[in-house]
Amino acid sequence: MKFAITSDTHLASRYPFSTDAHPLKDVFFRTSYSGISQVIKYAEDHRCPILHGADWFDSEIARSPELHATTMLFSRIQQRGIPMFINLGNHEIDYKEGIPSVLRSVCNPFLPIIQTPEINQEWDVKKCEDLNIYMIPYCPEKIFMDRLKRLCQSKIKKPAILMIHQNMKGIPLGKVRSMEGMGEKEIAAIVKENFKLLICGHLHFGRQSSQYGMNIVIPGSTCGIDFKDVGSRKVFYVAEFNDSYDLTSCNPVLIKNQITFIECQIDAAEAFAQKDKRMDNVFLKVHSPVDKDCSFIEKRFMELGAVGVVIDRKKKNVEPDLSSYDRPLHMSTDDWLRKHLVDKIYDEEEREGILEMHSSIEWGKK
Ligand SMILES: [Mn+2]
Repeated sequence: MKFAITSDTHLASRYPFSTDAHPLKDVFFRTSYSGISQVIKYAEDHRCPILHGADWFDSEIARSPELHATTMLFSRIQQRGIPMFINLGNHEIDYKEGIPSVLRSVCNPFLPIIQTPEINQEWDVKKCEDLNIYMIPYCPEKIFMDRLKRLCQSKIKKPAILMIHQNMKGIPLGKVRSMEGMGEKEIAAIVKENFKLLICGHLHFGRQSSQYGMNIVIPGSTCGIDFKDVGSRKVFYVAEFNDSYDLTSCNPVLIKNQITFIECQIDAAEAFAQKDKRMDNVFLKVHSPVDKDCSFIEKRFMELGAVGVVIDRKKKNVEPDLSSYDRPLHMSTDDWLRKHLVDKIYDEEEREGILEMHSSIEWGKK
């Protein structure tokens, strides 16, 4: 039996205005949508279920573009009979347990083909053929440690795999290592007697290991959202199990044509502008005070290979106001966007797919 394993889609609209996002202009939407589309396309072509390690959405406040895209993708896989199991991450429960998640509500009409864990239980278990899929929704690290121990001391239905969404200390994140959470070795020691595979979402760099006697897959995110992501490749994994549900192979599949969308404050952008690091396929959205001259940042990032730079002079989390939006000169018109940005980052098939989706949505008309 074969599974496509992915995580951290972070589907969201962010640019230029979250609330009236247009997929052709919205670089973040495009890149998050493109990542999950490639996973779903693979699962459809190979007729395999999808295991999603959580953070489907980028925020617990989902907006209409991501809701439309989600329901469209869900109905497609439902029609084709592709089961999907999605854990709940910190972006779906906003760190507070017991709060109904937008994702769970969106999944409800697609039961039983798309399943998420109950959030008022410590863990939940779903079935895919004979395999038991245990899921622990995201919880603060201290709670997680006790919860994991309790789960492993309980009677586990076998064969089983476990999906979690946590930090894991010591895991490489680009050039640095994760500093928080339980260590990989410690987790492996607790779970290895009970589970054939552990899937851990939340960490954005794809990785697989079996060094502590436990098969662990960290699918990573499908789109880059941080300076750490610059130059890194995004993947999903394909895992194959034999008839006894032992893992026989697990291979990464490259996600193509992704943009790293970085949203940051001006000081972070200035620090990176000083370095000589290439910024190919990076789109930068910088928050800056109204009176600050940002022309150096724009010029420098374009020199380093960025596909676009936009300066946002609003305060964060303030309702967007079209009149106050200050676009840099090189992005002054829709024509410019279409000619220099859209054509550069979308391939033809993708452009048609997204245009088709856009035309079926009727933004704001219904
Ligand atoms: Mn997360």
